[in-house]
Amino acid sequence: MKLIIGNKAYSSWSMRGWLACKQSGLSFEELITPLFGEDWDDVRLSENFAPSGGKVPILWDGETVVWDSMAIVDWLADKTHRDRFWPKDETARGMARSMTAEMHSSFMALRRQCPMNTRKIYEGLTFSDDVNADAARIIELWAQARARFGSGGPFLFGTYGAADIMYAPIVSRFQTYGFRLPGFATSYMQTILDHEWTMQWMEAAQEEPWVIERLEKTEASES
Ligand SMILES: N[C@@H](CCC(=O)N[C@@H](CS)C(=O)NCC(=O)O)C(=O)O
Repeated sequence: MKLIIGNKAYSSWSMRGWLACKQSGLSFEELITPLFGEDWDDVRLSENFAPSGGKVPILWDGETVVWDSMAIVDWLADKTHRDRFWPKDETARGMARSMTAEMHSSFMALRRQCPMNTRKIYEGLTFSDDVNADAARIIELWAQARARFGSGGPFLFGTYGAADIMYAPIVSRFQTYGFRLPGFATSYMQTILDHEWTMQWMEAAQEEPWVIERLEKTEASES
């Protein structure tokens, strides 16, 4: 398998696709293409990229191409062991499915105003009401998952799975922008930040030479 991803410092959807490949346990080659470089228009129209409309991540599994992080999670879950990605228990699985779908479709204010930037740490920011509302909803989802289904381990549904994969870039954003969070959420964040795959991703991001100026800024304000 070949996984095409963008910059590790900035590309949150790539991070999800990459974590899903890791979780599958299958071997894969990663191809990093820096986003929005000078030749970006040529890159996005190239044969490898074209099926996704020029967005990463893109998974080539032999001749089969799968793009969009949620489709990649599902593809890999179908191909391997579904219970590596989704809880076995039906009630837990219903919640895991719903909160990963909500991550994929929602939280636009947080995503736009606080872009992922794994190399940066801000202090003392204040956020708009819509960003605070997104963060509050995420914390509510994490709290429910941990309280109802998290007794088997430190992850959202006990063991590491699709929900942790989809929310890992949110953990990175909460760290970057210095969100003040309840204790259980800080512990969960630390669990994700200490996970070996998160650490590998962040270390590689640190080594990247590329800088995308507009993603080095936030709409949050200094208090
Ligand atoms: N819904 C897609 C989103 C993919 C996406 O927007 N990826 C960004 C990088 S994080 C991208 O490729 N941007 C390039 C562009 O918009 O031209 C997914 O879940 O994979």
